[in-house]
Amino acid sequence: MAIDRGIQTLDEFTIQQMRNFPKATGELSGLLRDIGLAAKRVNVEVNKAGLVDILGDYGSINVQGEEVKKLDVFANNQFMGVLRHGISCAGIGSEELDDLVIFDDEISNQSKYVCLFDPLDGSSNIDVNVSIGTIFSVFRRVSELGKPATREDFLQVGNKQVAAGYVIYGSSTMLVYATRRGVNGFTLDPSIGEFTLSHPDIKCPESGKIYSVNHGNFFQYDKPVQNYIDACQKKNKSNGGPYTQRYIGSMVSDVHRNLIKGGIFMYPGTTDKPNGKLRLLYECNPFAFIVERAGGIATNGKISILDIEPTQVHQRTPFFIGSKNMMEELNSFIQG
Ligand code: AHM
Ligand code: MG
Repeated sequence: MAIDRGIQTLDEFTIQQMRNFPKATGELSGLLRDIGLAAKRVNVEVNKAGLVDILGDYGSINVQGEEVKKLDVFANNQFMGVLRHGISCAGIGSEELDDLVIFDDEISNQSKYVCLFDPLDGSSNIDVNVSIGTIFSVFRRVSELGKPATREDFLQVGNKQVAAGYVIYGSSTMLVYATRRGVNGFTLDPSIGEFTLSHPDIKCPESGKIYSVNHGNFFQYDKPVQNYIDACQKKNKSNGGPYTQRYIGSMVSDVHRNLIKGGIFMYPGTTDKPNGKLRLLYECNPFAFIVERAGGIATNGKISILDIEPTQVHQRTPFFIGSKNMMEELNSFIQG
């Protein structure tokens, strides 16, 4: 007889999932627990950002040549700290770190996984109280256990991710993660300090009415992309256009909304930046994995994001992601 157990926490859920795999060691559950813990700490700071002197610039420029915000640094240190001290992660890559960090110690060298993350995406929105997020990607190591992780462990094709997820620090705080088994969302219940299962088995609607793109760059996009954006604004479309334009400028929020409601998010290449702005390994790959597991599609305009062979930790790629039918419509413009 099925028993209604009421609230299911993130830990309970991952442990239950693990039971379906008799050979599972629990390391992935441990990794997700560590990420959840760091997210809760970051959440506390994000929520009091207006109260304490943590807002504003840290005063340095990161490897991407962008201003670093204090909360970016805090978030980076939290995620790096819990993963370093946990037992599941052999090393990390982060948007805020010039190079990979390999946790070369006895325990970490035995760990099966490596993790790449953007500790606080959309950080230019921190000062104005707009939702921001953390994005993460997990690979199983290809290097030999017992030895330090290597660059090859991180530079794997996106299809090899074993898990990926994001945390959105919004009107409520949510952690959404995907494995090959599906996508599940957990909302932080502040009264008990636990992420609890609120969005089981998320599916991205096949069609949607929202398109998200930075219109300010319109004249820098390729003609086919411009034509598609034009079409999004036209009436009498077979699929019920015109669409609604929504662009927060915080990808976690934009893609989260489109995942739940149906829609398309685009960050195309521009004449100035042919590869766009977003980073493959810790921004596009994880979202591509999540949205594809939920039934959507993610490409660079030519091939699946998850098929791109990475060569550099911080490489960028044009990014198109969303509901299946909308992505197919976009493709009909791009590929003629
Ligand atoms: P960040 O990692 O420096 O925060 O930049 C990524 C963010 C995304 O969240 C968002 O979609 C995009 O930058 C917005 O960029 P733009 O202002 O060029 O549209
Ligand atoms: Mg980012």
